[in-house]
Amino acid sequence: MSLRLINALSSPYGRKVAVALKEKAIPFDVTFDVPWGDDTCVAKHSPLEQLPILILDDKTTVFDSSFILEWLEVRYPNPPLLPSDPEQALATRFLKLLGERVMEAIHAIVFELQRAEPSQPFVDRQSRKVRRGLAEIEATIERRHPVAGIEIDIGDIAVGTMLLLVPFLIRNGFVADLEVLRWQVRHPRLAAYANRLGARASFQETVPALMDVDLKSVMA
Ligand SMILES: N[C@@H](CCC(=O)N[C@@H](CS)C(=O)NCC(=O)O)C(=O)O
Repeated sequence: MSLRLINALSSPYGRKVAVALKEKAIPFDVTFDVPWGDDTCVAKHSPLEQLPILILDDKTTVFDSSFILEWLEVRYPNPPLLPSDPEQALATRFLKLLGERVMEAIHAIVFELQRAEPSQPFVDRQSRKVRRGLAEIEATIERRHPVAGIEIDIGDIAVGTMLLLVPFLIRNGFVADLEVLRWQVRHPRLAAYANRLGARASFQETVPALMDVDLKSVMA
């Protein structure tokens, strides 16, 4: 079966899927899209009009990064990115959801701050989620035990892609260098963890890159 991934150059959600495909050594082609652009193809392939989207040989599609990771685990179980023990699998899924929800809160801040008059209460609320979510991620990682045969799981992939996107967003001016986003300062152990993940070939080969998008016009 050949797979095509619809991705965006700087999408952390698309990167999650690309990293999982590479960790499983599944060959795939990529089409880079800009989902907010006039020429986007996402609406053709997903009712949610969002990428990432996987297109299969028979043109059926699998979408939403979280679901795609679960789908890959069912269709391509080896090597596993999810422990077989149900309790350990729950722990991995919990870490995954924390990574995903914190990523969404960060994106909410980035987009809100593009508005002419951002809502400070909204930004504060999202910032609390980021702060508390990151602390929960660190505690979750500290208390888990290694699982035999699994070097990296879908929780690590969700958290790693989220953590590593933040400096990219700041460096490229998508968001100001806000204190809430300086997670490396508050969580040095997470920084060491993210560095270890970032050194893997799957992360090195999927480093985010700039895409042609004006976030202000997206929010206009
Ligand atoms: N929950 C979705 C979020 C995906 C998402 O927000 N994708 C962005 C690109 S990074 C997108 O396509 N945005 C266009 C839109 O939401 O209309 C997932 O994990 O796949």
